[in-house]
Amino acid sequence: MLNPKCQGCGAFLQTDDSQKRGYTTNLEHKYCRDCFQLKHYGIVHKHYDADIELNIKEHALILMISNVLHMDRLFTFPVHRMYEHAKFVYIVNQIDLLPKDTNTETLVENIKQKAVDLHIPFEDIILMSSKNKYDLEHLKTYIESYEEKDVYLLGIQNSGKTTIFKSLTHNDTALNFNKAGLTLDVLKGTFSNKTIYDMPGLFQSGYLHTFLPYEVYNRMIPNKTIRPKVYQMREKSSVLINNIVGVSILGNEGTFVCYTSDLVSIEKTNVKRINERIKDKTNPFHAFVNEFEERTFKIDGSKKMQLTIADMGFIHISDKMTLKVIYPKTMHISLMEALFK
Ligand SMILES: Nc1nc2c(ncn2[C@@H]2O[C@H](COP(=O)(O)OP(=O)(O)OP(=O)(O)O)[C@@H](O)[C@H]2O)c(=O)[nH]1
Ligand SMILES: [Mg+2]
Repeated sequence: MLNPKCQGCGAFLQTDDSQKRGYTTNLEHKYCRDCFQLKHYGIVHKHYDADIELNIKEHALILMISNVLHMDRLFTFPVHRMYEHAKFVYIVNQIDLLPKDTNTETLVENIKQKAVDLHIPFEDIILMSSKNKYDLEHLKTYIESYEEKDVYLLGIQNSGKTTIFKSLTHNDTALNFNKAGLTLDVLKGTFSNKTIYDMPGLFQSGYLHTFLPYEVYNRMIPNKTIRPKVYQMREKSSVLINNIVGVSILGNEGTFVCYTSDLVSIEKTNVKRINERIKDKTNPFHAFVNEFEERTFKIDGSKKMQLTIADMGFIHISDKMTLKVIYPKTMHISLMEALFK
């Protein structure tokens, strides 16, 4: 017979190996040791990579959940090719992180257009916040309108799947924290006449948790409404973001609108100083990152562009310029057309 599952992360409980997922001293415990320590003391000892098998029933409703920090990777997981008979709804969660005056209608339209351009099949694109009870009520009514009996919550780590799952199924034991890769195995629950499956987050490389410890990165990911900060940039001026990313203008001049958490520091400096600042041994991040990469991006000024800086935030740029970005090796950086104005 299989051991019971940890009610926090879904891993099977085990008493054999304290270095492996699901470890507990007693199989009758509700939580594995790691979930217990995260829940009660906010401590994370170890990061486990979720080796998930996506065991999805054929005629399922798949809710692909991402959050506003992952918008550049909305359609990168080719789930529609793996489950031909499923229906797909794309949910962009954590919309409360964007400023209140964000034009959400344009955002939805742009996302739809992107899906169409990429030939991604979808029933709907939904923007929501799982911190907003009206959004959750709408989602419930929406899910009930489908005949499908099996509903899967799938998507990148930290997008809010478990938060939505808990609300749908009235589950009060599963854990939802901003620790990426928290759900380790599927959690199952019932909503209306349907089974809801909260799946482990899909691993995507380059996010902060892949090179920083939990107690450092959890303060760098926005968790409340972002107040964008505007910087007028001249040729060869730079912004140093939280001492680990430098964005410099090599040619022309223009404006940066930075969307990051208030807890992330942004300092104006210049391209000459940026390397020494980032690589300085007194930099508090030196213990975690000491290899950096550089990329150059040319922006022609015809459209507003978004420079995404992993899950730390992004910069909107409308002016013609050449950018040089220096960032920790392996960190995810991308440039795309901005999805909202
Ligand atoms: N601001 C905001 N935070 C949210 C929202 N939904 C979830 N969160 C927070 O985001 C973090 C991650 O939420 P989870 O529900 O654990 O995310 P997940 O997708 O299940 O993560 P994994 O299990 O690691 O794949 C938690 O700190 C949540 O409180 C939202 O709509 N707005
Ligand atoms: Mg989860």
